[in-house]
Amino acid sequence: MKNLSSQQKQLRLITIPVSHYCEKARWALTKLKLPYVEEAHMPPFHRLATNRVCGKSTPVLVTEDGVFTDSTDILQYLDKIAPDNAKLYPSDPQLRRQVEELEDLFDEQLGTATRRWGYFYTINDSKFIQKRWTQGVPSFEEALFPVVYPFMRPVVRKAFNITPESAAQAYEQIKSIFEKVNELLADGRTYLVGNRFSAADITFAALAAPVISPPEHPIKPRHEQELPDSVASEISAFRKTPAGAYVLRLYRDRNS
Ligand SMILES: N[C@@H](CCC(=O)N[C@@H](CS)C(=O)NCC(=O)O)C(=O)O
Repeated sequence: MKNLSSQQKQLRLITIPVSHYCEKARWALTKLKLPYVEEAHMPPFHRLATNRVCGKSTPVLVTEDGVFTDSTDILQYLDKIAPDNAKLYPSDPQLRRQVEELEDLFDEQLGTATRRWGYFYTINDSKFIQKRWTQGVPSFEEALFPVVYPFMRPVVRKAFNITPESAAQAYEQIKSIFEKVNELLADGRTYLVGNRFSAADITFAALAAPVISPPEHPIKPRHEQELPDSVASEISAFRKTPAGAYVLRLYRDRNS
């Protein structure tokens, strides 16, 4: 495996741009200052690109060392090729375990909950979804949105189990993970683990972004006027928590 300095072939990141799991991978690439091209697609066209490299969901990272089809595998690969002074995972095994445990918790519970919460409020607003799904995708995919979305809406609803009950449950789950992060931050630490920025911070901020709507997010944030009042007030309440303020801070520093 080549290290960062000898990496020759440009990395290719296949995304659905609005996906917060894709944002996790994008942030890691940006943080490590790795040159890459993002190949953005709208559902279901992403499958044409991911299937071609034996993947399914996005993000997928195509490298000369292989294809990585899960955001955590992508971060672990990038960490291996990153120089020693820019690691995403601590070298200390105990701290590394803490980072990996938080990353798994955020991937498995926070990311699915914020996605469910977001779609519950917006899935019937096709104008809103159109703006979110078509940013940066090829123009023929964008042009096909009005044809495709009526078929995709029930697919999304089923795949992500979007119901009033599941959305209410997701909201409680997000609150409980935010509570856990509030507790971690209560001792005044600068980062979630070991006082160094890590994969745990990227994963938390990227996957919490739908309920925080950070202004610096690379995918254009929603205008507050576009959101139902209840959503805007829930975002505002999440932002006021220590965990929410932490996400806003990480996004302010995202590109530095
Ligand atoms: N565990 C995966 C989750 C990725 C995921 O759920 N991606 C969604 C977008 S948010 C996706 O591409 N869904 C479309 C599909 O599965 O075809 C990861 O961390 O990469």
